[in-house]
Amino acid sequence: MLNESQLAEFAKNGFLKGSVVLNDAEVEALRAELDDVMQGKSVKKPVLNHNLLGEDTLYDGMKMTANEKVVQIVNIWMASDAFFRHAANKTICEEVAQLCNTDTLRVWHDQIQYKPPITGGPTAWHQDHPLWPIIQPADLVSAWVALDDAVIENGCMWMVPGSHKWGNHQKHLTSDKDFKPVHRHPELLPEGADTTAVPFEIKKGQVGYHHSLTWHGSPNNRSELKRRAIAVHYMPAHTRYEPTSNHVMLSYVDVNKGDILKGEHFPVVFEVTGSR
Ligand SMILES: O=C(O)CCC(=O)C(=O)O
Repeated sequence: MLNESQLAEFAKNGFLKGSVVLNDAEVEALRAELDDVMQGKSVKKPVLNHNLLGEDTLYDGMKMTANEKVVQIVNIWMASDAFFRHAANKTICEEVAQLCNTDTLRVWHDQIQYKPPITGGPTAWHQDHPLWPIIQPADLVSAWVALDDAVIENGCMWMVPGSHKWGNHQKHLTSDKDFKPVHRHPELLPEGADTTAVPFEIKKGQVGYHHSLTWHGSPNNRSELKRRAIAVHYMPAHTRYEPTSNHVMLSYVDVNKGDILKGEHFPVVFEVTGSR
């Protein structure tokens, strides 16, 4: 459970480092499952398994060099029971429920981002919720667990403290040549908003939490080290289906507009006993 000062830190910054939630054996087991799914060997399949920077993909208006790669797997929980158990990790779920102030958590989706050594590409500066245009409100919390030490050298995430309080600026976000975040129209930001980013280094097996409006991104991995991680994006009890645009999870939705986003593809992984 998180204490008062941790909850206050998350409320102020929009991100927080948690404890080490997986021991070495548990990390090894997830790495082995990840290898199977990534190589297409698992019987059940995830929703996506691709290079986020596919050859035809534009990253912030620039064509990526063909050999830069970020392996993105969406909903590895559907392909791997071990990753489903991970999504229901008791410590993580209790803490996310505290951060969301809710009694029930559903999985919106999960996401592996693997930046291979040397060729690992960048993940552009973004806010999560504007990229999820089928759900409201914008108060989800993600739990990002490192499967390798994530450090500056291998492309850990960077965060902009307090940015979760500034609203939706997704379409104005870009970066400079050093991967520092840049807002194209800073006059739209609240007075005094400081867009300086800080590194969010997370140890192997440790969890880091972030709010769905926090500005974040991760630069290239030019080191010899792998950078594997699993993020689970959790919905509190009240998250509704409100489509305004497309999303890869849209075809899995079978509730009506305005309804709580429930169903077998959005499983409940945490419930305070007797709450429903
Ligand atoms: O793994 C990364 O570097 C980025 C992940 C991310 O954007 C997220 O979990 O919301």
